[in-house]
Amino acid sequence: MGIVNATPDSFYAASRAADGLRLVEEGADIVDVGGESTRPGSGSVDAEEECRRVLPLVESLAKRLDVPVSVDTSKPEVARRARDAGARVLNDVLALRAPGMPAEASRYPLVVLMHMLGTSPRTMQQDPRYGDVVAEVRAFLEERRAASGLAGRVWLDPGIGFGKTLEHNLELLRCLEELPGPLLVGASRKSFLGALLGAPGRPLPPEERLEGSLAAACRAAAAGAACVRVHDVRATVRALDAWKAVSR
Ligand code: HH2
Repeated sequence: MGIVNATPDSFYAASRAADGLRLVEEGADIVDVGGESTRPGSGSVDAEEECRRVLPLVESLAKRLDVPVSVDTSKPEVARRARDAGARVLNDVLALRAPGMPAEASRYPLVVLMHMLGTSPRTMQQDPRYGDVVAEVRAFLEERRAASGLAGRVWLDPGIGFGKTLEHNLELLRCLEELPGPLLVGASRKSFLGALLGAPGRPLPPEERLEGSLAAACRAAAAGAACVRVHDVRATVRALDAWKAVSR
């Protein structure tokens, strides 16, 4: 899944100018269009503005592409209008917790349900705590899948970076086999990679997180993930091809 952000403020600047057609040429099987940044601390935009950002892109990509277009939204109005504009995957970082979302989700052939601690990117990184992060994320995903009533049409996502410390993110990636699937994993260029690979107190910026992203994508593939959500499609396809060739 290649990422196109129709936003002025997504955390990785290059994703704001990403071209969906090029991502497919590079090997993406799905293009995910988002109109609201969910980076830690970000505020929300209203549905009208989000529609203004994503609908023209969803419509033109859906017309031109042979692969499904996904819309990254938590708002029922955006989900409804994006479906009408041609989106066939609904990617919801709130896992259908907004009123009205389950009804819109039922019109989609495929829905991604993601774990976020709490319901707001603005506050999710303020001292996130778990007793057992893997058990809690697993229970949340199973509950959301059951509540959705969409059993066979959902992918589940541990929500790397959404209300998690560096240790929480690493623990989830180490224990992907313990989570229910089919899994989608989105670790691409996220800040835990900057913290992991930078010097103490000097994390690497998003522009320097490609290698960490590729390692995380290979880890997800090794755990049998159905999908990785990435900014760097060409590099990820190459890394996964090489990983496959050297794996049993
Ligand atoms: N991460 C982001 C956005 N949407 N959706 C799923 N299912 N999983 C993720 O891990 C995920 C997601 C954040 O990345 P990005 O879209 O590049 O940044 P921003 O939210 O700043 O636009």
